[in-house]
Amino acid sequence: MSNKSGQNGVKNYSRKNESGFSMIEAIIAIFILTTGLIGTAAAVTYALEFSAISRNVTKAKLVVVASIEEIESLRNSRRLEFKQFANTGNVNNEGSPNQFLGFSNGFKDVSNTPGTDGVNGTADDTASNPGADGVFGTADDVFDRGRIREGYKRQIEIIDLSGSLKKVVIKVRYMNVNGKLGEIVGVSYLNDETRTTL
Ligand SMILES: [Ca+2]
Repeated sequence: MSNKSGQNGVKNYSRKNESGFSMIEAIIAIFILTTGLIGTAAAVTYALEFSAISRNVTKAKLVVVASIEEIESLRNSRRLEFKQFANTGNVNNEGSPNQFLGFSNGFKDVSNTPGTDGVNGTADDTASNPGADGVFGTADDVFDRGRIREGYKRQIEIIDLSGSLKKVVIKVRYMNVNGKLGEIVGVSYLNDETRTTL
């Protein structure tokens, strides 16, 4: 720091002055450093949040793709007949050896197990017990939270386009770290020809 006179007589004043400047400088430096650190913290938080969001998107996409593949596989293996692919209330079980209750309507929990019917996305997935009435999908079902993939809701919609073509719309909703709801939609078309894979 420079002082005006540099004489002995004003040295004390000068020192006092210098120390005053140093304090201000220190405060400014701390302020700049603090501001800088807050900026860094914000950037790190954003990066972590962004990476969590992209991870959630990837997981939700996997649920969509797995759901579409499972439906194709149910058709290819003839586990379900083409006419049986429908939502609950619209299933045509006429003459079929396996009675199918249909894919649940609306957004439902995504479960880790397909339940007793062997099909994911139906009323018995998350219920470990059908309750007193012995029927899954009714009010007295006993639910098992351990079977649920937390943080996701899925809707399987089967739309009959013609006698031989159905549109499959899978929507998966997931909760982001920022508390916002995200949604991934996958659309597939199902015909009544089983595809054989080698
Ligand atoms: Ca099921």
